[in-house]
Amino acid sequence: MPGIKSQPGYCYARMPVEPRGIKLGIVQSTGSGTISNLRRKKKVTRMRKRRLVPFVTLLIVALLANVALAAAVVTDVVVVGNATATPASVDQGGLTHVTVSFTATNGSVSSAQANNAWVEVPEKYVIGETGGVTATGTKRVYFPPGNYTQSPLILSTTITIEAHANAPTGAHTIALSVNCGSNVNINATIPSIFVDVTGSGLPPADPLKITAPADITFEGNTSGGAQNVPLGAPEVEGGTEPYDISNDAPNFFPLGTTIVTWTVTDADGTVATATQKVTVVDTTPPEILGAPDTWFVTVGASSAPLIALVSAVDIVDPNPVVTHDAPATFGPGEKIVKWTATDASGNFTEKTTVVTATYIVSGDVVITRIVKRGSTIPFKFSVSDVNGVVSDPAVIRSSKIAQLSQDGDLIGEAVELETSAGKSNINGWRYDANDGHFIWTWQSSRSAEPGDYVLVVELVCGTKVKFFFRLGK
Ligand SMILES: [Ca+2]
Repeated sequence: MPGIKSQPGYCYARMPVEPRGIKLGIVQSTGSGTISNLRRKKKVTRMRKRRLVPFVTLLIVALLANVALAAAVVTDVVVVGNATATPASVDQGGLTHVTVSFTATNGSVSSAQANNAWVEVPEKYVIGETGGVTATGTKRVYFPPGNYTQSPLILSTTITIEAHANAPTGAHTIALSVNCGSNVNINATIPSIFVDVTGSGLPPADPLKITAPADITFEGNTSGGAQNVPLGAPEVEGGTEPYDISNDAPNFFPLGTTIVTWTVTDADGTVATATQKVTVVDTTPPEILGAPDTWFVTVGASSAPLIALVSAVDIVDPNPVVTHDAPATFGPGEKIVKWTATDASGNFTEKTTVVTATYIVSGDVVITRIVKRGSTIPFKFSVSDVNGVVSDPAVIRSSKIAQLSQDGDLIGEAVELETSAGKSNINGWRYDANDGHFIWTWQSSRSAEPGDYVLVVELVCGTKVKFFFRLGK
């Protein structure tokens, strides 16, 4: 019949159901609804033939009516496939959608027949674990009434393609299966859907990524560590803005390395992290407090009072250690005491104190008299330390006699006359236990030049005891 074609695998146009009453009458009387069956019953009785004449006539009328109806409503639909969605791509374990289109190019559909003019395709194809394809669900696309011979119509629908998590990767061809409504015929090739299954776990084209600020080393600025450490800013790329960026940095970083984790969450809820090493170091030495540059004591004095003055502070180490080389008691003269403060990180500071320990000198230290050349002069003085009077002449380092200048006001610059005015001899000193002092009964020279002289007695502590006198004629 014109306009109705049947091809393997395609829809067959079915006869319109109208006029339903006539068709039903034939089927009931013959037990068969086809023309060939009727022809095989030529040998029925004439009575039956005579009875059949009006039915055959009616049948022909009915067939003509059907042909007329079919010519009026049966439509040819051409499937043209979908150039935009084929080939499709789907990840393992994922799904995608492809669009298929149908074009009505011949015939027309009346309003009364529109509900029976459709094509039906599966809702979804599933590519299985072994590569087999299973169709599930159905969806219909209805052709609205219209004359498609004059104005071809394209109808589209989407089909879901789902791939099993272990579906074989590579190209898959899915033959589209189509069913049709009673007012639709298909006389064109049905397209196949080409799907490329890609491996799962492939990173998205623009994954969310955060790059932490560079690792930093920071000088400790408070006891035990550091505060207010400038971490810098991370870099974020990919994902979907806006980003929510945070980190788990503490307010206080102890000495050593702390790992800071930076986290970014994008608008899609995707999270990415990165870490940053923050290392707090202490390279600053302690500061020594209380150590004087100079310190004066009496010979034999304890070093404890001086040591008690000295302490140390450090920015990071709350308890820097102070060491020194001070003796328990100070002997006569200068002693350079070195202080060393060391923090827990090994940084240290040194400082020195010059300690001068001298004897206490008293007695007939300064005499101003005129003596005759060749006579004797008794020089006397006493020495004591913290423990009392010192009797050992070894505390006397030297004794020198010098003549003063005419000005009489320069001692150190005076010309020394150790021998011309007398001998310099510490052995001239002796300790007088009764009086508790050293005494030297000095014998002047008769040939000494008259004038002003000074006897300078230097003790081992550096103290100088001076005796002024004048030799007369
Ligand atoms: Ca320090």
